[in-house]
Amino acid sequence: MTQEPLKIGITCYPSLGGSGVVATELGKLLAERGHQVHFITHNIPFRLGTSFQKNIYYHEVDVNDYYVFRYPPYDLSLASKMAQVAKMQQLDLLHVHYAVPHAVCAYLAKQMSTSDLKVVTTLHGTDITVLAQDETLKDMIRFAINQSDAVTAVSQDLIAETRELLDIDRHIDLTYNFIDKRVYYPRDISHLRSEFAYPDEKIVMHISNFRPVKRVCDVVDTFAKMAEKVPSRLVFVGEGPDMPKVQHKIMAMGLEDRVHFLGKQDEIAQVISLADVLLLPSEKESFGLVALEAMACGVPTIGSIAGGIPELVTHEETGFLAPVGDTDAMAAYAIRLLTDDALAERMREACLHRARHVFCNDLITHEYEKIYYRVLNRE
Ligand code: GMT
Repeated sequence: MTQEPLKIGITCYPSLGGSGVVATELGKLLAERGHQVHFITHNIPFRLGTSFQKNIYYHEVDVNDYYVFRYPPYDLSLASKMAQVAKMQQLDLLHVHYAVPHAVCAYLAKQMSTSDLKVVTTLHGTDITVLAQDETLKDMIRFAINQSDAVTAVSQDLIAETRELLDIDRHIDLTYNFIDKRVYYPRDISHLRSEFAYPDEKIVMHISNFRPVKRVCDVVDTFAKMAEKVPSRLVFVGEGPDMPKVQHKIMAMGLEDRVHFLGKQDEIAQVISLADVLLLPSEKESFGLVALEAMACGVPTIGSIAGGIPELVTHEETGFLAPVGDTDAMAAYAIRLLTDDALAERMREACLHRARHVFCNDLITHEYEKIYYRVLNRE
């Protein structure tokens, strides 16, 4: 790094979820590049780990549960912690992931700050696609976005949606999500494969938080249709609200002997390397980080034409795309891919190339650094 190192506060939702993963991995990479990174969150971000790491600090947000409060005021505690850490550590900027409440809290912290603290807000999707539809929150989200010194979004689609839903015309930087190529690469897990499938069977995988937006029942329908033609197994990773519905459907369709549920897993690169294809039939997906994680491990995705998925998955090159809900088309693509070894190998190579060249950690971290120096007028 040629420019001076920065002191950066990062706030994200620390529990499982793509935005938390991206924020944490970005913080770790920035720390490796010599910046001082201060996570300000209500729990240790799950990908951060607890061991001492150079240039990484963690500041816990304690929420005051004073008896007059009907709801503990997390947002105020966060804003106050941000201001304290900014002052104590002389932060140059706060990088917050999610407009609500994080960008609003950062705005408050900035107003309290005696230095020229900058705020960078990254939009991840749900903060716009769901929350911005709520008329009671809309003005506040627009305000927080307009007040940030820089705003980034993880796909062109999300930028367009933000502009349309919130009537915003300020500049929004496109910064795609990324993977650390030292972690996400095809792992040799041949010894584990036999736990899930016979040698002649293919493995179809779905990884998500099983929220309704993920349309997990479409995964089951697609699998049922393709499994008639291709000997295969379905492996589910993750848990969430639609899990009972999915389990019920699997039982009703008599597929239980062909389906494995692995629950929540930390070593996603290992798990994904088991798959021959990933299914991502979401109703909406601002980016679809899991499809990138699969791509980096050489696994193509069959996904829906929704949100930012088409910016990530190149149809017929690194996977296939079909309209939302079109499980016939998704099954037909799966059959085509899994019965043609030459096509599967071509797609695997294309996946590895695209992940390493377009969504590589060095490239995207540098994009964020450029934004930081720009808002600080230190270009
Ligand atoms: O997809 C989720 O349910 C989690 C959510 C989150 O907030 O972490 O993911 C959003 O941000 C990810 C990281 O940028 C994106 O990869 C996901 O596409 C996006 N989810 C949706 O837009 C539904």
